[in-house]
Amino acid sequence: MQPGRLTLLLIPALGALSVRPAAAQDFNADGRPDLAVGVPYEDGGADMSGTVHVFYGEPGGFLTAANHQIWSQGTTGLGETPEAGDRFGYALAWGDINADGYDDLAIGIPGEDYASYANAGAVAVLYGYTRSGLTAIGNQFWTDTSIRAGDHFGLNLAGGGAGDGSFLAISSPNRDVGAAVDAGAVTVLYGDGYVNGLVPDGRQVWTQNSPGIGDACESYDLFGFGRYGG
Ligand SMILES: [Ca+2]
Ligand SMILES: [Ca+2]
Ligand SMILES: [Ca+2]
Ligand SMILES: [Ca+2]
Repeated sequence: MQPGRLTLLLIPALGALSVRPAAAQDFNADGRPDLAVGVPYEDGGADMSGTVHVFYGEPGGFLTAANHQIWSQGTTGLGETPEAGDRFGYALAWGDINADGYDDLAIGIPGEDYASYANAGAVAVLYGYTRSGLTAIGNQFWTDTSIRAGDHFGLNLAGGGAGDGSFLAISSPNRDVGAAVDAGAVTVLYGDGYVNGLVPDGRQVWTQNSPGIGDACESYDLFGFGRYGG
């Protein structure tokens, strides 16, 4: 494992759902809006491995190329490898997850392999840090022990709130649930309100079989395939 990087595995659990609005993007906390743009089919070191461009707002609120970053799985400090079809940047979500005043960025990688499972999916989380904005310091790489080939964990993301009110929702729309093929699931991670950012504690995995949902998993429902609100 690379210094300053965490690899985290999830184990499914069930619980109550809450929804909060997404925060504005200001990764360097200078009061000027910033913009992250996913380019999932870019050659970021391998064919269709993907990149993410981040533009930092200039005085007057304008975005220019003068203060700009390009992230890929080959970026130093992320500790990952660009591989064909990873699609880093297919989904993006942001919020001040660790409540330090700097917005943080979650990046879906639905084509990442997990163990021997092709296209199981993963999510990278970059944390804003000082006026430099997003850095590799403290970045996280989330996978799920339950994901299997083709689940596409990270195909959609939604995030919001700050500190202990922060969350990140991660879809895996092609996940099988029991005998229901591609029924789909949504994993919700919560921030601990401190510098740790997103933590495994309190995580939830929602499906249409979850208690209180009032529906049932059927093959090819693709729960989590549609775009999230928030
Ligand atoms: Ca800014
Ligand atoms: Ca990869
Ligand atoms: Ca932050
Ligand atoms: Ca259903």
